[in-house]
Amino acid sequence: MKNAVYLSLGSNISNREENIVLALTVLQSSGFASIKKISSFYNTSPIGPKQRSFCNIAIKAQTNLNPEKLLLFIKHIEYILGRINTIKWGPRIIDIDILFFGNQVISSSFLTVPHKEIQNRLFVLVPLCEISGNFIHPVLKRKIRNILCEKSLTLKHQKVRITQACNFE
Ligand code: PH2
Ligand code: MG
Ligand code: MG
Repeated sequence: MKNAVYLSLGSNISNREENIVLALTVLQSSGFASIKKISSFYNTSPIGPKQRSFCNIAIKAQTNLNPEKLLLFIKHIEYILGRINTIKWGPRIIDIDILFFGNQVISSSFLTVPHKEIQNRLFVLVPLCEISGNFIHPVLKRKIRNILCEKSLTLKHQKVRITQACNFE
């Protein structure tokens, strides 16, 4: 599997941790991706409309799919887990976002990589820093850990708490 990809997973409906574990199981058993690193599970305050807090993680995987095919496969996983598209930034049973696809920079109507909001979201930066703090953002040209350090003060209203019970490799 030749391409390294970083994904963010989140859930804030029903059993949040179980939904994330199920998504990882489908991803790993598909044969399309091989998971290399999984962050701790975090309880995070919701960005967007008032809603329940999220459970978020970040993972690193290797894949043979190209970015467009990976996105279609991710949409398929979201669909089989029962995701229904509701309001923007609203509650969701599972959300899987492509953060980085190697060092590629992609800007199409279908897909934007790196994900545009990485530097504005502690629920992405904190788990990502845990698994790959030295990864260099291909557009900002800065390490994830340095982006997190720089942003942690301005974003400190975003609560991100590790949930020890779900902390596994
Ligand atoms: N996802 C959103 C909107 N807001 N807030 C948190 N804390 N975590 C998320 O994953 C999240 C969010 C839309 O994808
Ligand atoms: Mg999202
Ligand atoms: Mg999404």
